Parts: sequence; C-alpha cells; structure tokens
Amino acid sequence: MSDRRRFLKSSAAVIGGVAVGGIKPAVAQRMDDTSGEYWSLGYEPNTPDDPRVYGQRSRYVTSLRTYNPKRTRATDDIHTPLQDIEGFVTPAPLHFNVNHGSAIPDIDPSTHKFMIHGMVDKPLVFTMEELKRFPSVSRFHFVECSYNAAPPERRYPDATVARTHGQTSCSLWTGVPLSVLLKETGIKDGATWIVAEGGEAKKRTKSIPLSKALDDAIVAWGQNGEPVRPEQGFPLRLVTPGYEGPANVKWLRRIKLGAQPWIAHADNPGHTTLRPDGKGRWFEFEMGVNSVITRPSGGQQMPGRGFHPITGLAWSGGGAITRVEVSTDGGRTWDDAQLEGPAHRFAHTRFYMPWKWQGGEAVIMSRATDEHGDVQPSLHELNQIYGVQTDYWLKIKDSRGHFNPIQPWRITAEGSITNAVWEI
Ligand SMILES: Nc1nc2c(c(=O)[nH]1)N[C@H]1C(S)=C(S)[C@@H](COP(=O)(O)O)O[C@H]1N2
Ligand SMILES: [Mo]
Repeated sequence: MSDRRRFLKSSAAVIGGVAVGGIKPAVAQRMDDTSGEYWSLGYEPNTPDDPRVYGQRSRYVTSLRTYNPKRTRATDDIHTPLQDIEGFVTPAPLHFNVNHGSAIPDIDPSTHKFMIHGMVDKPLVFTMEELKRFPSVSRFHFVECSYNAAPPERRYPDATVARTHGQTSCSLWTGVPLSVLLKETGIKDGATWIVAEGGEAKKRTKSIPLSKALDDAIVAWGQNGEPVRPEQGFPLRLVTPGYEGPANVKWLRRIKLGAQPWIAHADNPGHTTLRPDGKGRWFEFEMGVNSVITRPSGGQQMPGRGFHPITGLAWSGGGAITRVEVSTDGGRTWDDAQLEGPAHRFAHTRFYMPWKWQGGEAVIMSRATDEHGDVQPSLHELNQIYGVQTDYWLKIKDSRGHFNPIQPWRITAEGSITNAVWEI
C-alpha cells in the first residue's frame, strides 16, 4: 500500500469514527477505491469541450487573428491583433501564422523523431521522450516574419496595427538548447552551417550559421506552458532568437551540419533587403530594432479628449530593448517612454507613456533602441541608405523583408486614426 493510500485510509477512519459525525465512511471509501480517479467524481462528463476541463476565454472577449481572404499566394498569412495584446506575451491562439504551401501536419509525438547528422562525430536520432530527458530552458522570444511591416501591408491609409505589424508574436519557449544536443553528437572540424528541415509535406528547409546553433538556438516543445501549438510546429520547433521567421523551422525533423549553406527552400533572397544593384541579399538573419504604438493605433477612434496613455511594443534581433522614445508631434520632440521590465533579450517589450489628447491633430510614433545602441530608423533615413524616394516603396511589386522604419499614426481633429508612414 502506498504511503498516500495509507494516509487516506487512516485519516478517513478518524473522520468517520470520531470527528465529523455527518460524513459517511462511503465518501472516504470512494476516495480510496477509485485511486487516482477521485478528481473526476462529480465532474462527469469529463469531455474536452467542458470548459472546466480545458479553459475558454470569456464570451465578452472577442479578439481574433486576421488575414487577407483574397490573398493569391499559396501561403497562409495570419496576423496577431497586436492592439489587443496585454503585456508582452502573445497567447498561442493569437500567434501569427505563416505556412508555405503545405497543410499543417498532424504529427503524433509518440512516433516523431528528430535526427542530427552530417558533419558530426556520431549522428543521433531522438524521440520526443528522449529529448525531454535533457535539462530544459524556458525563454521569452519573439518570432517575426521577415516580411513583417513590409510595404504592401503598410501601403493603406486605413491599415490597422494588426495588418502593418501583426507578423510578430512573443512566447515563452521551452526546450533543450541545440548546443546541448550538438555536444552529444560532436561536431567535425570545418562544419560552419546547419540546415534545418520541417516535417510538413513540402519539408521546408533553412540554412543557418552553426554559430547561432551553438549560441542560443532552442529545440522547443513548449510554448507558454503547454505543448507548442500545431500551427507553431507541434511537436518540435527550432527557435533562433532574434533571427528572421524562416530560421525558426517548425515541425522540426532533421538538422544537418555542413561546411557551406545549402541554398535551401527558405534561403531564397526574397526575404532580404536589396543590394545597391537591386538584387536581394542571400542571407540576412538578424531582425532590425523595431517598435510600434499599438494603442491608440490605426483604425481606432479616440473616445474623447483627455487622458489616453500611449502604449506599444518594441523588439530587436540585436538583443534587449534599452530605450523607447515617443513623439506626439510628428517627430519634432521625443520623450522617453517607460519600459515594462525586465526587458528580455529577443523578446517583445511593452512601453508606456502617459498622454493627454487635447483634441486637434496629432501624429504619434515610437522609436526603439537596443542593447547595441542600434536605433530604429525613420523612413527618411532608410530611404537615404537605399538611395530611393518614398515612392519606391509604394511601387515595388514584391514585398521586401527587414523593413523597420518608425510607424507614425495620424490622429485627426475628429479622433479617427490613420496610417501616416508615407507622409512623414
Ligand atoms: N517547417 C516550416 N517552418 C517554418 C515555415 C514553414 O512554412 N514551414 N514558415 C516560416 C516562416 S516564413 C515564418 S515567418 C515562421 C512563422 O511562424 P509561426 O507560423 O509560428 O508564426 O515560421 C517559419 N518556419
Ligand atoms: Mo515569414
């Protein structure tokens, strides 16, 4: 008899025999006999759609992800409603979602295997159960699509912040550092790159420098305290903190080590910025320092004059956010916003500034700085780097990745809010 059962029996005897006359010994017996099923007694049926079994949000909370139903590319492209997010963690059901032309695979974790091979001393295959025996880490990191906030989504004056910046989300990722697994396999001299492969029908692949794998990449099975959601890569996802979305390979099944990049499926230069000759760069991993005001923001209506705090999110592929400044006069003057600490590295960071709207026109915007001292550029500054005029971004056909200029919102005298990114 286990200690626990012995305890239950003897305490039941005390209750039944001495202390509380009203309680029938049958109660104690049931506790004892059903060993383990006690907690389901009185709560039948214990079905998954019973909200007491798996929680649901209040029916008064209606925030949803959004997508463009007319999209012609064979890519799911579903955006996070950033205007509704509290704090800096994105609830998994509202995490943005990009899938390149394959259905979300239905992977049984009990049969899923993950292989590391190539330029290693000892190729290894891990089951999920074996992976979970390694010491795990839990870290807050954003995943951001390289196309987040790119010109097509920002072209429209009526664009909401979900549309302009909703391809970044932040989760607590739990898993084993890839460096720990590479200690098990060993690394052959001369290995400098890895290629990671997903487990969907098209087996999307991405080349990543080995240095990142050894630095802080995580082979993750947990997201915000529960298993990674199918849309985010269940049962296993590679998380490469601060690197562009495609380097965070979902449904991870294989990593191969080699001496050069593979020119893999997701290595195509459409994700990157342009070289002076107008061609896309091959590799560009780190997402730039970025921020956006999420409230008040595009498409919202100011409820009236008076106190309206300005709040938003900042993040950087360069590490932690150290400063966010806010301007309410179209960039003429700036004030330091308050950061909701601690600011985690490669994570969304909430900023906040008290503000009184006096009625009348105002253009509000935020500018982030990261731990390297990188400052988010204005559109004007980006134009100078590229040697282009603003017109260029409005005309190019394909979207360009890694586009992080300051996002101004115009508040009209009537209190409606529009996207002013091309006007400043
Ligand atoms: N296996 C696999 N991994 C993938 C993708 C994919 O289509 N297949 N899309 C990538 C891209 S382009 C992005 S932006 C992120 C999106 O992650 P999310 O869907 O969890 O938001 O996953 C990346 N990892
Ligand atoms: Mo992406």
